[in-house]
Amino acid sequence: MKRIAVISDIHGNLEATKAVLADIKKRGISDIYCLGDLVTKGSHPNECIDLIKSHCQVVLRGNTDRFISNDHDESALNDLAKKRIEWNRSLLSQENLLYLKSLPFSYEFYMSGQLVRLFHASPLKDDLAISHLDPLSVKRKQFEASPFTLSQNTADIVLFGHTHYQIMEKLYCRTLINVGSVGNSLDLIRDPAIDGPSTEIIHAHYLILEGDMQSEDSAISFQFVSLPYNIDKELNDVENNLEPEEYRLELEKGIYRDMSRLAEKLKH
Ligand SMILES: [Mn+2]
Repeated sequence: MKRIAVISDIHGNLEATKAVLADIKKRGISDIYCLGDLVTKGSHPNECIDLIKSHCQVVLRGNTDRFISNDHDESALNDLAKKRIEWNRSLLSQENLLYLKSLPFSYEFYMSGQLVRLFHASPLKDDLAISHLDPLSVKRKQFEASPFTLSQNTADIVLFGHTHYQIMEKLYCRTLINVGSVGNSLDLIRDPAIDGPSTEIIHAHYLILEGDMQSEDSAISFQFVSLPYNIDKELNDVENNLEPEEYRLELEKGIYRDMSRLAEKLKH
């Protein structure tokens, strides 16, 4: 049997990245695949990229990796968005900017006879948010191939990230999994009257996939991991962050800076 740790949405959070890599190592797992968004938000993107480069066999490009590493027309962006791009770029070495630019969109392989496909958000767009609130007609598209997938086969298992919270759904006799976020976990569905402990939201999250790469006639399983890490240490130099208070709230309470805007968008 082979075990693969699937991580996503690092977002420059070095302590969360170190904790997750240590947890994976402790379990004796050496295969690590990353679904992108290595940068933006946290103050330590270069250090995170270096760790991801040296530990992961597969690294995909997320929307923020593309946004930061590509030249594009910024004239339509507001001042804050421009500042965010400028600040995040200023933290990165030229080598790492080129590295982000070079990352692939998608990856796939067979495990226990099932086609497992990986991408950051959706088969067509790296910034299309899919939530458990979406209708089945939207979710089923996650299994479809696109010009950006490695094969044109329909996937049996899809692993993605982007929205920063873990979900697993069985639909159409297939499996749809959001692996969650290592460095910037959140849950958009919040109600103080029934919310569970906030520690769950602010943990580092990832997934372990276990199956057989050779035999079609074998078991496959999925394990969600929710892991505490040293948030205080990560926030030691929070004054250097472009938006220190917003970042502190995200890490300490899981309250996302663009929460209301995103919650609205996910209700479509
Ligand atoms: Mn992200």
